[in-house]
Amino acid sequence: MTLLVVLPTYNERPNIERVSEAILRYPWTRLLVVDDGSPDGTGQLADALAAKSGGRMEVLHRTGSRGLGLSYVDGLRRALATDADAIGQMDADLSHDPAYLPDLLAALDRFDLAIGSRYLHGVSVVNWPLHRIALSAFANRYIRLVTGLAAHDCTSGFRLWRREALAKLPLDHAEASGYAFLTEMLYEAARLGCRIGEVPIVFVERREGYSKVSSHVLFESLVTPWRLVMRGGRVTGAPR
Ligand SMILES: Nc1nc2c(ncn2[C@@H]2O[C@H](COP(=O)(O)OP(=O)(O)OP(=O)(O)O)[C@@H](O)[C@H]2O)c(=O)[nH]1
Ligand SMILES: [Mg+2]
Repeated sequence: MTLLVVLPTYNERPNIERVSEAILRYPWTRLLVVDDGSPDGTGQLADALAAKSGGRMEVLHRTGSRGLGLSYVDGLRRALATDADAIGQMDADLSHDPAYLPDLLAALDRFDLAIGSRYLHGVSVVNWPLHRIALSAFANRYIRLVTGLAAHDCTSGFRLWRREALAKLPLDHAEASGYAFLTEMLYEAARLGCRIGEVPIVFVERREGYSKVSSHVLFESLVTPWRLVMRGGRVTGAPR
């Protein structure tokens, strides 16, 4: 199986080299960086790394409105136009350790979507202050209650998809432009009857760079679950 990882970046210059090396260390991976015109020059550094990658790394330079969801729509569409068997999503700040990629890929034998989950066996988060853990736990409980989604970690951005499953998702109609896009994708996958599985990961808080979570994207995250169920109803289905 070949895996194409879609990696959205905004001001990740201190991390991009390490994370791309760690992803490309496996011979079956390829990498698509989706940079939102980072002022710190992440996109240019990524271009230089891509030039040395022997064609395994590509950079998509976005212009116009910035957003994690908007970047994923563009990047995942581009990924679906390739012949990769599996398509991955992850953060560039090394919170998602590429060393989990083999486990996640192996889970695609049984599932259409494998989530790298922080909450499968208690809480596996390193270096988060208590309020951050509480916020994330609340967000997950809230999303599950409102939407009926069953995954332990509905907001994880570390995910691998079988390409056929991802191709069925209505990416063109995604409404969330920020982090809530991840919830929207999971909801659509459950509605389509995708087999959703979780693989335990340890999430480590970023050491370099800074968080881009804003009050706007937090507000969008509160509203999105309600918007989804009003449009398409609650979903059901136990996680595996
Ligand atoms: N292309 C693009 N990438 C983004 C945008 N916002 C965030 N990202 C990337 O999305 C990933 C997750 O963003 P973070 O700021 O780390 O969000 P987080 O992991 O929820 O927050 P922290 O735990 O504080 O790091 C990182 O790779 C960011 O560079 C954006 O507007 N556009
Ligand atoms: Mg992060």
